[in-house]
Amino acid sequence: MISAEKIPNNVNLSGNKRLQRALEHWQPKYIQWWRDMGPQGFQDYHQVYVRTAISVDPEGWAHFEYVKLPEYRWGIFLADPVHDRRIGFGDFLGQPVWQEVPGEFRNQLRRLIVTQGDTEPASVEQQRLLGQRCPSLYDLRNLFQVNVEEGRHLWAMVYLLHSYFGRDGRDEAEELLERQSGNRDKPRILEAFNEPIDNWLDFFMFTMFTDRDGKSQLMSLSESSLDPLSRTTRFMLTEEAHHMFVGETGIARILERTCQLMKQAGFSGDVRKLGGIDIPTIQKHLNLWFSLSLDLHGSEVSSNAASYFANGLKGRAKEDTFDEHVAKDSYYRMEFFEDGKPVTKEILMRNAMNEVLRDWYVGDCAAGVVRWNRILEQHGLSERLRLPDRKFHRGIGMYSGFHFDPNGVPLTSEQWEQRKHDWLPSTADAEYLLSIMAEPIYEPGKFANYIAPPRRGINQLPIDFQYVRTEA
Ligand code: BYC
Repeated sequence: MISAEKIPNNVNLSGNKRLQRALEHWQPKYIQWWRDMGPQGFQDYHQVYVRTAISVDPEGWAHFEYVKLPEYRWGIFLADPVHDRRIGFGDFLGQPVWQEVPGEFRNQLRRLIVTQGDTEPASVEQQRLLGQRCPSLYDLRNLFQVNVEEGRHLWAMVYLLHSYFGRDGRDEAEELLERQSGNRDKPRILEAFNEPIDNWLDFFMFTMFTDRDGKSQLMSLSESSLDPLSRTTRFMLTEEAHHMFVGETGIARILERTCQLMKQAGFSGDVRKLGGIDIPTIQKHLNLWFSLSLDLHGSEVSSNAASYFANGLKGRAKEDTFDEHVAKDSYYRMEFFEDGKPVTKEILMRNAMNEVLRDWYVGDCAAGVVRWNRILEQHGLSERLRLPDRKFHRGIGMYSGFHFDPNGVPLTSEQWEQRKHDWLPSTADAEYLLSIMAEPIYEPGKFANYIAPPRRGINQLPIDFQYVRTEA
């Protein structure tokens, strides 16, 4: 039975019988999916110290407790309404926002919500084996925090589908549990969500770069004229911040440890001999997840994106910081690749909206890399991490089908085949990472050799707190 106690919410669930019935039908399937496709080996006998959102105020979403994962209280929350909110961009600029879905935009909105919703369970599926290779209880708990919140984000999208899209919405909600990351016949919609994440370097890069695409896409959806979508995504952004913290500090701690091991190895030595992760391997995983996440922003020139903007469905990140919100007669200068050469052209701004969002995203990623490089600098190392050129390793958009090195220099297919593992992880790299992660660390306060401890624990608790415990 669905109750506010079981599903914390601020959408008046108890007063909405139709929604209750729809969720009662969906919830058991969700729990079954979580058991089958969620964290493996941590379903029945472990309690995890996690944060559960129980309301939208700062205290309410920072409520910590030990829970068994399948009993986590996945809630439904919308950020507080903004009084007299008006459409902030596109052809309907200045009109009141919508509380219901306009018939003419139903398909487009459903498609956006389904695409967003599909990524959430996908990431849980991708990460389901990581608990068995964790570097510490602190990290294990962070992994599960991320997982349960991605589960909650799925609930958020399913709430919108059930509430505003009738029968088709219900069907889409079922399909969100049927597609599977990496499944040949029923894959997840977006490519990055079909890639395996079976080591912790990939996990931290994913939460740094792919969750940051979550941030940019959620920021643009939070501008939407469909007010419930805007309010839902605004609240999701508060949780997304923690996921990026996990990724950024995870890599920072690996770098810290790598620097220590390099000192021990006498700088010229191989840190792999000491069980650490060398900087070239870290760079390769950065290259992989940054390029996969660039693809998540869609094609550079997109009539879909133009139409989303014109109709007020999806704006730019921080739309209110732009001078002009109609973008009908403005142009964007974009580099094209024609006959093997770069050519700059002007295209209509609305058609370039994916690229505008990608610009914001690249800037946000670059700032994170600067922070990582400070660690290398502080340890007196000359090596630096860097973002590869946008053209590198692209599977979507105008650069897909061509090859470029990380500096953006075009390569032939033969050159690419010869050199790709200088820039992207090889099977040997994957085997090495799995070898140093083979033994999980479940002892409180202990950390795997390849990663430094964090500066502080969760919720002001000590680092050696038992963040995950087996049931007595
Ligand atoms: N892979 O005009 P185009 C997150 C398809 S992450 C495969 O370029 P559009 C999270 C596209 O569907 C954020 N296919 O694209 C992070 C279209 O197909 P059709 C998720 C792709 O529509 C970590 C065709 O290519 N949120 O939250 O402008 C953990 C040409 O389309 C890809 C959203 O994505 C791809 N990468 O833009 C957990 C927001 N890219 O029509 C969660 C909602 C494009 O030819 N989605 N295609 O069949 C959107 O806003 C847009 O759908 C996209 C694509 C930006 C993704």
